[in-house]
Amino acid sequence: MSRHNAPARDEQLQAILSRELNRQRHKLEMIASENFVSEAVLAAGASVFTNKYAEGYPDRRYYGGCEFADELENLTQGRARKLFGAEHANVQPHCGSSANMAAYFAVLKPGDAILGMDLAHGGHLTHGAPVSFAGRLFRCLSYGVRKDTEYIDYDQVAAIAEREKPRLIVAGASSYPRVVDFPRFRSIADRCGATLMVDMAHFAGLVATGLHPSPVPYAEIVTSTTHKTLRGPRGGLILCRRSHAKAIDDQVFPGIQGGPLMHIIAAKAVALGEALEPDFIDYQRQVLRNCQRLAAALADGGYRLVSGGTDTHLILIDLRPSGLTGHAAQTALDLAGITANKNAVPFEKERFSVASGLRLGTAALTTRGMVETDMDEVAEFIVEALRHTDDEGRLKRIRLRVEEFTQRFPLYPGLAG
Ligand code: DSN
Repeated sequence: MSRHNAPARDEQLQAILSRELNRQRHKLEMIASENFVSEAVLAAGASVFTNKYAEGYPDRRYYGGCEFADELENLTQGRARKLFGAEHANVQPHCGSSANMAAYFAVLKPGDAILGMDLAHGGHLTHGAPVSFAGRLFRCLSYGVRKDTEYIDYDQVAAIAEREKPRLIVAGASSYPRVVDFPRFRSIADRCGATLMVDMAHFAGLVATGLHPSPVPYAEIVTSTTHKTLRGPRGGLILCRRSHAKAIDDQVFPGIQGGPLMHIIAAKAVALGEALEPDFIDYQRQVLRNCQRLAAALADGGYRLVSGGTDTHLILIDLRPSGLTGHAAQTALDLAGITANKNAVPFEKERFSVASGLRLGTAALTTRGMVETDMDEVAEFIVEALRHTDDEGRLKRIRLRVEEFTQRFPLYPGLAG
């Protein structure tokens, strides 16, 4: 039989996979944009659809043999439309950035103005940072949060929109812990004649379960990733009104992508199916309860939270009062077995590579089965590590306690480590 049916074990790869699985199992995963997919999602992502080229869309492909790829893509689109109540779904974007790129290309010409959230205030690179394609191709303007409340400064959004008349306003963020006011963005966009796009990548799982207001009724275009709170494979998704469907589809393919990753679309189908199940609401409720509890415990531990708390799955700690940088905090937590990321806080002066904030999320820990009382223990580990960032011995002892703690929440018990 061909070696393709009996692959030799690749020892080098197995060793790397095993180390990564053990890292995920024995550390506390608190990067707000990460999660753990189900074994069914993992299996679909590793399916034979990885072999199939399917450029085009169902019934309009540039390759033969696409009859089951068509069935799969129709199924996935249908689940996305149903979950979010959208008129049209494109499930082909390889990631959030390519979803945003396709959305911009669908409604803008090079040089047009975009008004998006400042990276340092919580926005994403693609919302207009000079280093991203957005900043290079379009005239990017930014809004931020108010200095006093650290909530989005909607008056500033309105004033810039009125003055600059952007063609596109982008709402949504990567490190903003509060609910976004979509009706307000809609009315600002209407007053200046802009299209409204919402990037809901971070809170898509909360939107799917009604725990964050949905942007779908308000925005012409909604983009997302599928791997954050939505708990699917790494990938992107675009929802839009019927009026924008052709422009969006044309920009995803052939505008910026070639063949869709059909195995990842299969994994998206499974994840969207899971998100349509009633217990996904229980999961998202627990994500929010855990985040509230963690926020309260960190505040009790003396840490200042940007905006004073959270409405979502994420928390942003302002480390300036404690004299730590985000980089130092991230490094210490890593040694203590806690994975998180440094992040800019609004109005800060540090470089992004150092940063003054630490972003934490509860989506992945909740998937492991943790509840509020577990968050109290997690907060203790974090507070102790942040108080002893220069004491390597102490950080390593915390790590041993973290490892023991994680044994109570088995991850992928069916996978050999
Ligand atoms: N890089 C992602 C995050 O960590 O928030 C945004 O896409």
